[in-house]
Amino acid sequence: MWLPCRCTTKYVAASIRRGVSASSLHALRRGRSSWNSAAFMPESAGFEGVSGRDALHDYSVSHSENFWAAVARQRLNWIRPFEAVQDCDLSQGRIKWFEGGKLNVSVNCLDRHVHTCPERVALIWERDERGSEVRYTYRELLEMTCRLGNLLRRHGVKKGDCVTIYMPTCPLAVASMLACARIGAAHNVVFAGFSSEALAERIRDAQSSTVITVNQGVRGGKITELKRTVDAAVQSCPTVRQVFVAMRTEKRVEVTDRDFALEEEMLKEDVVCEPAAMDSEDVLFLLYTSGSTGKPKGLVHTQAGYLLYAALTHRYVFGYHDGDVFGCVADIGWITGHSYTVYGPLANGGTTVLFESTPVYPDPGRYWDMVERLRINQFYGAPTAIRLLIRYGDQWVKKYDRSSLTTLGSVGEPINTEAWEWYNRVVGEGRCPVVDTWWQTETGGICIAPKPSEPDAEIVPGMAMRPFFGIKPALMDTEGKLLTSNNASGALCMAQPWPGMARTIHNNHQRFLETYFQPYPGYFFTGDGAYRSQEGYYQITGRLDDVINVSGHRIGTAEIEDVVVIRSDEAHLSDFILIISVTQFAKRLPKTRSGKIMRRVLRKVVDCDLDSLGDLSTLDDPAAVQEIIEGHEKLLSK
Ligand code: 6R9
Repeated sequence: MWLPCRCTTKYVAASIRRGVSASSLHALRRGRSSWNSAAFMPESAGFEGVSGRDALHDYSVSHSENFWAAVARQRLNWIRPFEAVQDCDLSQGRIKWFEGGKLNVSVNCLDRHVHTCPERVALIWERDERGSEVRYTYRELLEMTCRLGNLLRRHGVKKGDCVTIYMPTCPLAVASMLACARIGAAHNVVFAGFSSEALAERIRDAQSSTVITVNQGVRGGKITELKRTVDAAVQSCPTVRQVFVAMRTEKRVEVTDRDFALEEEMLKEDVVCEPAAMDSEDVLFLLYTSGSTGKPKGLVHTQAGYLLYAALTHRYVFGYHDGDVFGCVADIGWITGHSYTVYGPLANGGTTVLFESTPVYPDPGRYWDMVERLRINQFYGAPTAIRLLIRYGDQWVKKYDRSSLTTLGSVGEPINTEAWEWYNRVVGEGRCPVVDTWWQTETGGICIAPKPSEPDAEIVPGMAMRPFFGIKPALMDTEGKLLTSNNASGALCMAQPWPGMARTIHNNHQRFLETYFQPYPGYFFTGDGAYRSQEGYYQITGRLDDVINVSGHRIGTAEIEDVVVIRSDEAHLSDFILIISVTQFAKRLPKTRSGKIMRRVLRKVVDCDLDSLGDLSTLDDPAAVQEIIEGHEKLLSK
């Protein structure tokens, strides 16, 4: 694996035009920020009559063009300024931001920080082997990225191509993503837990000619033969011309004519790589979402809007400040890893942790040991891991010093009240706000979260609560009518476009329109249900296709989980008698590592169609499926 080699990078992109000045950064330091001051958000000084969080949110929605133009000018470095802020029409599914503008995402994530603080740490690679973390400065990460960019260019990768990256979370994976961005190629990161069939399907759909992988993966002390999986996948991918193989372990692997040793090839390359001038709406990456049924969707994100949205949400939802260490434990194979391990933190010149291990390796104290060792300020994880850790007991948390923590984040699924309370009370010692962040691969970044808020504003457990700047949620009833009052539940839609949203589904724009824009004309449909409280706060109730209709009430999985698990002693249970009479109880559900229930598997079990359970490679624990199958057999024999 490529290790930092402390030598100087000669090149800093010439396109650096703008940056947040040292004095304004100083003013933004924690404790000094105030909603009544432009110190909170420098751009807001130019927004007439805006003071306070709610006023800023109102402005961002009612004067969306002014808001996004100011933020885009301030926070991104442009090679050429944009001419139009947006050209969007949700009724047509047309979304374009910052047209006419040219920029390079890798310059925004690297060069401008190398220019101001070359020795700042960009990445802390928390390797699977505890206590063996490796740090990479911005200078080193730029150098690695440039070598990789040159290598890809020399091997014929060009603007418009799509490179598939099948690697665990590691610095070379980040550099590969940024190298693609540097030379104008799109990347397609495939989660390194996927099977060869799932990988092959994604390579074919993306029409990649180049794959980057590692010889072996190491996670939770176990070795996975990633190169072998790639070999099996490319058998059915005629487009693949070349495979670059990095060495995560010492183990030599079988090589074919199309394979290249990544680190060896990188050594031959220059550390200066001319960045491509990209249009705002050129493709930055594809990312496939498994979806519960059907063919995976390759959601397409573009350059400027995506980067800006990831950066702004990272800065304000987590209260990230210069010098903080940001620990998002999501794998880079998911959108959370893209936006909050890589692009958001790096665009902000932050220090970001790359977590290669599992929450329970070598023991259930792993996260908190890491928090203590790396002095992590913001920790961002999934409820599924939190619930798992609760079972091992508080002592695994208390053993470590968590005084560096300031904010705790949750993502991926609804966080039930019990898990929220534990996260807040035990992990955060009651002093760190817990932000339950709702968003999707499709939205590019966080859309609803308790923060930013006024300093003393309430945070309600298990609620995502407040729409982010520029986000205007809407709820629809079963007839497709807009629900205007509070204390209402419905289908969660977005009434306005925002820069971070996906632009299309690769090779299938029709499916994009049908899935997201046609169900509620004029709105973006999220597929989730939500409740809007009396106070106007949002709570996500789960996927709408998970909804069960009981005596005319639409009840989501989050509502059921909360009632059955937490409040089984209360009267609410009477609502559920109908469900319970036909319910199979299970200790756990088949979930992916990011916490998504594999509904397809449940359906197949119910249909007794066990031969076509499909690809189970991303299952967190395959034993859960066996339990469900056995439970179902028992239910049938009753
Ligand atoms: C970021 C991510 C998106 C789906 C989304 C919703 C569920 C995510 C949630 C949440 C309740 C939250 N989801 N965050 N549900 N509360 N805070 O997970 O993207 O993998 O595309 O999944 O995850 O159902 O629609 P993705």
